[in-house]
Amino acid sequence: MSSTLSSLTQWVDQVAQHTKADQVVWCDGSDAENQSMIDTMLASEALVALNPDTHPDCYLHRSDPNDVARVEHLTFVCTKDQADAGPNNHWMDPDKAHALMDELFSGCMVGRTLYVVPYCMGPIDSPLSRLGVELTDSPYVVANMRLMTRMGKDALARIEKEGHFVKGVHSTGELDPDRRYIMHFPESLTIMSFGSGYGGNALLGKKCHALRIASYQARNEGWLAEHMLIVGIENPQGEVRYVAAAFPSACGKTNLAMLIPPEAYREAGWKVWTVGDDICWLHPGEDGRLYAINPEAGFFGVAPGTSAGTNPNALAMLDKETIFTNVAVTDDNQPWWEGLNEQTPATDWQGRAFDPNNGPAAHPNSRFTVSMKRCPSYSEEAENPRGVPIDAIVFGGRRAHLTPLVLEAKDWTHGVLIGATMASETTAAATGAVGVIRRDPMAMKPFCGYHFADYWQHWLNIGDKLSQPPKIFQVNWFRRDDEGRFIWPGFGDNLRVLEWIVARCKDEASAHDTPVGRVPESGGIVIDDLAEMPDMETLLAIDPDGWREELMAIEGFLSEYGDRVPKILLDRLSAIKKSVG
Ligand code: OXD
Ligand code: MN
Repeated sequence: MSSTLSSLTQWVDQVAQHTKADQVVWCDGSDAENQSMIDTMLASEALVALNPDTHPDCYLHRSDPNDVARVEHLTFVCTKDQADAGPNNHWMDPDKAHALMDELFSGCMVGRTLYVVPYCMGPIDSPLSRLGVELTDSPYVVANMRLMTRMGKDALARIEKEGHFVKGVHSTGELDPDRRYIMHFPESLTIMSFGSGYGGNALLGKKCHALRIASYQARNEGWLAEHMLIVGIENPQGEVRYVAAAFPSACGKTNLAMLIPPEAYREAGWKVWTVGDDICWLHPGEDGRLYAINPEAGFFGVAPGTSAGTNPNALAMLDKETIFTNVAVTDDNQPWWEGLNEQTPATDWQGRAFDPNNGPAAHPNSRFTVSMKRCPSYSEEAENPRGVPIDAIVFGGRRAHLTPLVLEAKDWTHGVLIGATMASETTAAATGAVGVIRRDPMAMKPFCGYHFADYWQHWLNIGDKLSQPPKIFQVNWFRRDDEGRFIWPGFGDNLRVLEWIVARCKDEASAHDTPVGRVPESGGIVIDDLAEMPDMETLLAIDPDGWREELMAIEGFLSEYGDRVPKILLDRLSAIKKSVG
């Protein structure tokens, strides 16, 4: 036995003894194993089979009603020095956190099976990929990890060869919200998650490993782990350019990742390819460009709002081999959610007869888990071990006013400042007041595993290594007019903005310089085939009064991160303030 395998086995034995698991099963990722996992869950009613004619091999999981979302207030980054976790994270002393988790895990798997899930984040043969092992007592987690990661025997073989991997231990416990914690120990590349079966808390490869732990690992190793989608934009000449884009939740990230071009563009030969919809690892290449891989192999997407109109690609992939969580069901046993169609469901997400007085039929955070390969716009480049070269990085947010449809940063430092201070208005999808501006740097607020100011410095350091850095842009699809209506049509028409972005990257489009960045010249964004002309003047205007206020707010925000904030960002902010006047 290799020394890695023997230390992995020792750790598994220790956890099995501590949790008093009935038995230990090492997962190989095979179809037969998956089928036995599904059969176990059908027998225990953790899964319900959906209509086999319309949705073959599709299942519904109904979670505990108090366990339906990520729990940021119970999510901790446990660094030795509290200052390293930064004001952006909840922190707990690692010894205290281990003691707390040891107590929770003690005997928690009596009568349960402990599954050993080896996985690889990223293409199995890519030097940019990283490895992990999740120990879990949840067959639902095993089945989801199989769709979301490269899981099983190939990952285990690579772990044996390389020797390093992230250690994750998970138990659903009793699903008691008072006994629920998601703990990260970046210094020992360890995750411990107790008391939740929900995706972001329990599928440890996703937010816990691929963002929180990986962002820390990336800082030490000289790369970036980001909350970004990756798309390939193919023009009629067949040339594909890649864009990575970060958006906070409820800004249409999955729709953008699977965008279908407007009719005139489709006819001309434009195509959009999906490399990833949520997480992107960016590595400087030897040629001075930035290369991206999607560490995930599947989508864990929000179902409500997905329809033939908003995201036909997503809809097309969901009629086979999909696990649905907390959606409603029609009387012929098909999955249903708000926004799908005009049908009335028979049963709501809690399995009750549908009654509109009980609220939405599908939980607003109900999800689908499906392999990326099922997506009609899936890009084979998602398996490229070198990653894809990134031409543009896009930071987006939801702002009714002020920020233009698109703005180009003047250089990398300016782009980092834009990313570090990006903001979005809260929506009805989250609890709390609606329309409040919240800063969400690089859309990483809940996911950066260390102090934000150090993270911005790391972004600047990465820029220094790139002789051909991507250009950085800010977009805002959500500007409203005086009557509160959206000015920009959005969805597939966002390709018109991406077309300008790509043209800028190739020096094939001109721009108008303003103190806060560069915007398209009039006529720079193609809109002539649109049925209704959007008010481009408003969409691209820069209002000095509004920006003066914005820059003051940005200054206040950066000051919350103290003297670790890179001086070069503060100097650039002062210079912009001066030029706005
Ligand atoms: C997600 C999230 O589930 O960002 O992707 O919350
Ligand atoms: Mn996300």
